[in-house]
Amino acid sequence: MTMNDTFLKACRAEPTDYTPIWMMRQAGRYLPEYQKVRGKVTFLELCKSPELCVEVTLQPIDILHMDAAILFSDILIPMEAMGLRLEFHEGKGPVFPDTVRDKAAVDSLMIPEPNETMGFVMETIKLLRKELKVPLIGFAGAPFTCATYLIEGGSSKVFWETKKMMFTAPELFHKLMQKITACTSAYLVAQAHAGAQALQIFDSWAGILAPCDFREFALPYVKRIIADLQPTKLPIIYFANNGATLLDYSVDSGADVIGLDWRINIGDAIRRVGNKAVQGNIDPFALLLPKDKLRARIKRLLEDATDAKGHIFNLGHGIHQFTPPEQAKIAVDAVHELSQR
Ligand code: 1CP
Repeated sequence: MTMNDTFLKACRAEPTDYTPIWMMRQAGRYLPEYQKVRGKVTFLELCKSPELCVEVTLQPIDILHMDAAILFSDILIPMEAMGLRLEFHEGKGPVFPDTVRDKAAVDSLMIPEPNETMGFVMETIKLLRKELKVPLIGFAGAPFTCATYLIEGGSSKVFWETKKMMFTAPELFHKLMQKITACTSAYLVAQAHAGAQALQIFDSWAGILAPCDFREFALPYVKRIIADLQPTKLPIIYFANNGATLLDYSVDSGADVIGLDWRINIGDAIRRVGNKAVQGNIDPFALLLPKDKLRARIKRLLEDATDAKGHIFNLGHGIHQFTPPEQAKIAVDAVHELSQR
């Protein structure tokens, strides 16, 4: 079967016939087909069933014609493999009942062997590669974003405990980051060996940091992971949510592709990222626009991005769970049609 490698070409800043598109969180709750699978199992059971993960990963490719697939999993799966109890509470999200806030808790974290502890992820990747006609993206959370969940014990709005550790126990914070980094590098290398064709690092909470703190507490670990991934030769995407003020540092991460949220004009961002490819960046809620307005907005975004060395169209963050799938389809078709060269 012929492979659509438009996405990989754009990652490598090579010319493409059109602008490829995928959407963060494209396999998820906005699709009734996902809900149907999810209705039978818990979220963690879904993550640990390769057959079901394959099914939901393929849904947005088959239904919406995305140009890349992203492995169905969660950034917190490797944190569980480090030895922590992980729960997903309906309507509340992830919970770590045993928070990581002192030396004993950091010391007791393991650096897991990914094939032994997360074999279900590698199995999913292998099965997907047999089915897919578009490239498969593997992923992990960035160490800072993962650390916030461990320290807070789940989602947070103010990140009090995280910043408290950063500012009052910086050595402990760095030690935690080193351990998460070692786990993440090994996990992503294993995904590459299993067959992932590009790797994305999600830094969902980087934007809560002052630039000086991002440089000191978060960026060095992203750089370390990207350096560790160089032997795989896979394109690396680094997405720092709310990261416009951190853009110059993100470029310094070593990633091939810089993910952009919607809070910056893509043309302005492209002028700042130099030779790198960019991914983004329509406001996920703009998918609610009426068809003609949505198409006009996509056309403008594509025009603003014409000077990019490579452009992968995406949302500025994950697709919202109440987005009508028909609206996502309008966006995919518009990008394909309006970007033809
Ligand atoms: O009930 C359900 O079905 C669970 C909802 C859900 C889904 C569909 C969660 C819980 N995770 C996922 C899948 C998921 N998570 C993917 C799948 C692949 C795809 O993109 O299609 C990916 C890439 C993630 C990554 C992820 N998980 C991130 C980074 C991206 C982002 O959105 O910023 C984060 C922060 C998480 C943690 C997490 N997992 C789930 C929820 C609800 C959350 C966020 C909680 C919070 O806001 O703090």
